[in-house]
Amino acid sequence: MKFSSKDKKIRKREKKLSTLTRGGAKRGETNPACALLLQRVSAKINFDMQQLILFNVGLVLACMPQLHAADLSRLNVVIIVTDDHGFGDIGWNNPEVKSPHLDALARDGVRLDRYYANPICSVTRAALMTGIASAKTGVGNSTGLDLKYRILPQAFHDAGYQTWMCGKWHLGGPADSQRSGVEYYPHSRGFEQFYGHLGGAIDYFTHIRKDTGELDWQRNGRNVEEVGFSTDLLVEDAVRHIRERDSQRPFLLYLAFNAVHGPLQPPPSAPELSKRDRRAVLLANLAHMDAAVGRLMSCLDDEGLHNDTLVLFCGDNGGQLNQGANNGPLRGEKGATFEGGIRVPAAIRLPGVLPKGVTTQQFLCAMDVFPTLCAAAGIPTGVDEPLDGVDLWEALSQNEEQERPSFLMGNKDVACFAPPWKLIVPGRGETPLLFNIVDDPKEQRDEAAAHPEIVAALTKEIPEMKRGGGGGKNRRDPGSKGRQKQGEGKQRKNQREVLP
Ligand SMILES: [Ca+2]
Repeated sequence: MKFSSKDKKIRKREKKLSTLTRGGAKRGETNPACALLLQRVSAKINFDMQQLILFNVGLVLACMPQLHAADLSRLNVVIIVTDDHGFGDIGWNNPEVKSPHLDALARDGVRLDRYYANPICSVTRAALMTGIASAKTGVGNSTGLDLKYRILPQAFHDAGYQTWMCGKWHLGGPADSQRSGVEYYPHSRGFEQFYGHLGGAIDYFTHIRKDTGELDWQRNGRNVEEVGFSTDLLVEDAVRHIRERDSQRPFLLYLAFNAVHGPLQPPPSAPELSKRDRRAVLLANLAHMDAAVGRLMSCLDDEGLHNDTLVLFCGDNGGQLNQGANNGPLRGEKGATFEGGIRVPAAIRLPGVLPKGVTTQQFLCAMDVFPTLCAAAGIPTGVDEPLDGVDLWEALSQNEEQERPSFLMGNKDVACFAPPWKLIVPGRGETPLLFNIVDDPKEQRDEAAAHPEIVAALTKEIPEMKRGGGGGKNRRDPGSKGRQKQGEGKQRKNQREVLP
């Protein structure tokens, strides 16, 4: 294969970076170079000298403003995930959409303009929780997530965090999942408290699954029958956790709204709407969810946590057009590996540490969340094997774009990213498509024929990127019964082109 000189340069830098990140210390570990230095010299020097070095290292760290070492012990982390939230369904990308609180979050921090999810719900959540490519974990809507993976809340819990989840799990547990049983529930996997639903879609008012007709609303494994709109109930629980927290311990809150996933219903703030007006109902649900985010942000302010809390907001996949969603100028929709299916709204805020009011073109993806947030909090991921996700905390906090190893999104249909290039390889044996998504974000010019060498190089990389389970603990997994059922978000056979 032959690359252009520019591509060669990029690949060389990527290779160097890959070597550094994969062959070195585990991601998420803080200051590995300092730790290694101390280890090497400890055999040769006496205890007093070690103390002196520790003092000096501490002095150096204290003088590095971006590391905010003094805050690490009390940094709270909030992850807000929205469901089926299209790129064009956020205020900063579309004035038709009213999302003042999410807009404010982005204004106070960094808008992540190049944040990528997977094409469907559970596949993204698996990547978010594990830091591993979903083509490796093999997670789909009905599979659940293998217990061998150490996941994000376990890392925070082991580091002394209070860990709460409010919302949609979709990573196993229900009877009809390939991996069913309480051991797959969130409160068995690092969350001290779980409130919400296990499956992919519920009625917002009754909390009943449309596909089974069963109640899917629980607290720590016990079904609860409650009156209330799910968006409101979830944020109320999140606010309660914060108000009743143990102030001596930091917290991790994972607030995973089922909004604006179907079946969409007029929210309490717009009961006059007809379900048939899907666009209006979706916008009303977005506004309702945004108001819920506002209540959460107010709670953080009221509790004096504004400056001590990192808040990450991200969608889980592109919008579904027949539900009234809008993916802006991007091609495709939920279920597709075109940009409209995987490039989603996202922003991150940590006052005084992250820059304010900037938009980054840094390429990030759901796999990066685990290592990046661990780095922000100064805790180890605790994962034995290298992650596919990259710690991009320094890039974000320094407001610099970092070249990163190529990455793979999707599960069966995959998209291999080596910016500016993106190779889409449909899982059904169709011809791969190549786009320069920096110059052609709408994916209107397939450049596969013009650049066969890039197609060949990326195609060659994919099997290695899929190989291995990654991050495993070698635990026996009782799941994987091999069932396959039709589920929400099934990969679409015909990906429709969507233009603005
Ligand atoms: Ca989704």
